[in-house]
Amino acid sequence: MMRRLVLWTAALLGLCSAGAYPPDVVDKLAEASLPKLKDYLAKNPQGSCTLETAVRRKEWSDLSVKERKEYTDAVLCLQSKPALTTSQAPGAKSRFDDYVVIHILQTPRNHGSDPANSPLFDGSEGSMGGNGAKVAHQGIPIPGAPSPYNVIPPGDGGGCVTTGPFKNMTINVGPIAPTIQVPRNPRSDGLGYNPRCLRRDINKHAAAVTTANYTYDLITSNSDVYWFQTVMEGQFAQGKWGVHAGGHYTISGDPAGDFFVSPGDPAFWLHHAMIDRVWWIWQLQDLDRRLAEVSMTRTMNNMPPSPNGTLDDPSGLGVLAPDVPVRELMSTMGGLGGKFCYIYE
Ligand SMILES: *[C@@H]1O[C@H](CO)[C@@H](O)[C@H](O)[C@H]1NC(C)=O
Ligand SMILES: *[C@@H]1O[C@H](CO)[C@@H](O)[C@H](O)[C@H]1NC(C)=O
Ligand SMILES: *[C@@H]1O[C@H](CO)[C@@H](O)[C@H](O)[C@H]1NC(C)=O
Ligand SMILES: [Cu+2]
Repeated sequence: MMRRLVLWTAALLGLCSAGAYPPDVVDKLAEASLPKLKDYLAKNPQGSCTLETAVRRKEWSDLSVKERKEYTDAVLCLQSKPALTTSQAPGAKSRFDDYVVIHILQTPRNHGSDPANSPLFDGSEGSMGGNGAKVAHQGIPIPGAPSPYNVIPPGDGGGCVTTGPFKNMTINVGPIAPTIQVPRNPRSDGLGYNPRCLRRDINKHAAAVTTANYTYDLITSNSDVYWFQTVMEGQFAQGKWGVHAGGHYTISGDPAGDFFVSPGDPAFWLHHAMIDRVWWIWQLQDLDRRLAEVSMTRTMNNMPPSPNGTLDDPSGLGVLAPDVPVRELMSTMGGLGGKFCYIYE
């Protein structure tokens, strides 16, 4: 839900363009599900938010290089504005860091092919930056998983990102749970100032469990939100990393391999826009029920024990956004008093 409120920054541009990748099974399912959204909106009109007026969020490779640069320029702009969270997090230096800090504070509460050559990570000016420089490092341990799923083998990077729009980027806060060797934060809560380069380790082993067939299976085989969420987030004890964790570890490095600080890598936001899209396609299958369905308790893995989450719970995004109840964030079409009006194409 947090993802839906803050990810509107990812929703930039309209205008169709020819797809760089042929439609996969998930794309086809999304397209085939749109009539359901149309029927739902006919019965439940959302004011000025219609399928015609909705913003269309697009796959990175379907954007022109100019459009992609507009996106990364917007991220660089956030990184040039002063932070609002400095009283809590002296390490926060920019508005971009505010998102990282709120994610760190919220963490206990919430929660294919060779990707290094993709238009997302090929290091060109129209990418989100390239892989990190190659450094020797360990894989990522997955505690509790049976062998061979108890470790994600390392990729070919691990060092500083030296290409693309974020090659000069400074990571300011964290680490908290690093999966790669980086300087420690001066504060135990990770919110102190710890300037360092953006590191990545684009990982094909993690990406292999996020391919379209896994996503299709996730959407179509889990009709209950508890199972949808559980399978998406990964069933580590069964050796299943899940498309959510798989996407995080596809980026890896620092901070994206860090459970708490991962939004500090601009690529995090694209992964979470995809998570939002998968949730949206899942909701489309039964809008009457799924627009109002939440599960799990208010604490991660119910530690410490807490009541079940409800639609009335506050979203609690601090300086980032008004503290609206979760129910405002459930629909992309008319949520947040009509401020949410987008679909994915
Ligand atoms: C990185 O920093 C150098 C030196 O400040 C500057 O010349 C260069 O244009 C910057 N590159 C990017 C992609 O911002
Ligand atoms: C997805 O496809 C891969 C490659 O064919 C296969 O190994 C994997 O088991 C499939 N996963 C699911 C969930 O169907
Ligand atoms: C909390 O949710 C679980 C799982 O959906 C359900 O079995 C349980 O009854 C709920 N507890 C309360 C107090 O509503
Ligand atoms: Cu995540």
